[in-house]
Amino acid sequence: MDARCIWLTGLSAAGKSTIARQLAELWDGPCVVLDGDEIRQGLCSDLGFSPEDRDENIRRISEVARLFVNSGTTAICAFISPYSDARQRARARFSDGQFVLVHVDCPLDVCRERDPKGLYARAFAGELPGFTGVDAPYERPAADIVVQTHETTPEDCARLILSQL
Ligand code: ADX
Repeated sequence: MDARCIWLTGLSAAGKSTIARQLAELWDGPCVVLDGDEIRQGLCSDLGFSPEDRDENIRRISEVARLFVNSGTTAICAFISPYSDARQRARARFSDGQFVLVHVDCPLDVCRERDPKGLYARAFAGELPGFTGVDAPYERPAADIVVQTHETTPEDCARLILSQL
């Protein structure tokens, strides 16, 4: 299959990173995973979570993804990417069909229950202002593909995505 940018958007703890890794294992060809927590330790360590900084985060990542895709490597990107405009600008960097937006959908209550990093607890306690889904917006996308992670295992989500490409 031709190189693509497979862009996973969704709330923190929705399962984006796990599905991204599953996708990479199943992908037949060269691919790379770009993941929010990792990228924010390096390339985007100067950025916070204001709307402007999130937009800059997405801009840099989509530029990097474009370089990978143009050289024949599929880029699987796992970022909350809460704003429609920024996602749209990311899509515009690719040719038609090259960018696939996947909504990794999961109810906020379930994400809050999972809370693998304890961030929702802190956010609901008011200790982490501007947390997505709590007191910062998540603009639900009109995505190319939707997976429901509270009903489907990560591996099945990954297989579902691959079957719809
Ligand atoms: S994005 O909004 O710019 O796309 P990104 O995916 O890179 O976000 O990073 C999200 C990760 O940063 C979360 O999984 C969480 O671990 C951490 N994080 C820290 N502060 C926040 C916050 N205010 N809102 C959302 N995530 C946060």
